[in-house]
Amino acid sequence: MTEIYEAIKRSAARIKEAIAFDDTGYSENINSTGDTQLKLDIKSDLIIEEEFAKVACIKEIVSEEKEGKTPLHGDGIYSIGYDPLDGSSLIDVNLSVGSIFGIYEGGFAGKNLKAAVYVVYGPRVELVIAHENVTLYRLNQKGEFVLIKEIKLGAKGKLNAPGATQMGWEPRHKALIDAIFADGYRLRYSGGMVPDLHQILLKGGGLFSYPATSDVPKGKLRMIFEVFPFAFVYEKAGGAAIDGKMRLLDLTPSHPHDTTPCFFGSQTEIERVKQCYAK
Ligand code: FDP
Repeated sequence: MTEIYEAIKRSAARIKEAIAFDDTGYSENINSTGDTQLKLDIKSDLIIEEEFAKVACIKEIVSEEKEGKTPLHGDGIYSIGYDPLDGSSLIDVNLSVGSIFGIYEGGFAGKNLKAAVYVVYGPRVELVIAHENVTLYRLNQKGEFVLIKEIKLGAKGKLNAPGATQMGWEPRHKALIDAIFADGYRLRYSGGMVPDLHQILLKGGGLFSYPATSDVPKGKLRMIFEVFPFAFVYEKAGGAAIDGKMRLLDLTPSHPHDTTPCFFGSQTEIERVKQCYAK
């Protein structure tokens, strides 16, 4: 596993340079989800693939930017699902973006996740590893990721990050979000999953939601590359992650790009979601 973390650190340092200095415009390619790829999406994906190709324990990878799996090493143990540059629609306005990695053993299902890692490219570059516990690292001037601290969520937080277009929310979801705001929670939503979830984790807790809506009945966020890794991080930090009713890590996608409604938060907020969605 250490070799995988080291490959992710090398990738993060290279992607940070690309974000800082490369062209932020669109390419002429469309990815499997139908999004026009930024030149930076393509470059970040290539960087990660190049670094993972050097790691013998990786059997196969699947990227948010590609349709299917890419086999790497026949004797490898781990399958990695990753989103090379999540929140890339925020690149042109210079907001924080991220990379997300799920490290699976035995196939791409929530129950097979062994570790999760994400990187936040903000004013500083931070990296979070979730394995037995959840630890925060920060890139220093020498290009090394230095351990900062262990991350733990409180039982109840103060932040609310409600995703998806409100026009398409179900009435029970609107009632939930209204009730949370009425209890004094503060809005913290940038539109980038990585910085939004990172903020809730570091500020002690709250709720991030990307529900089912009339236009995306199965949600927008993808299980393998986005949802499972963050569900793992939140659970290991002492929080919880559900699809409204079920634990996210009990789900199994039938296609690499399958999506699900998702809720991540501290125990108190997730209990509240369960009560609301049981109706
Ligand atoms: P993006 O499309 O900019 O890459 O899954 C990607 C994501 O961003 C998440 O980072 C973010 O939380 C979500 O989509 C935002 O979705 P909306 O466009 O519906 O707000």
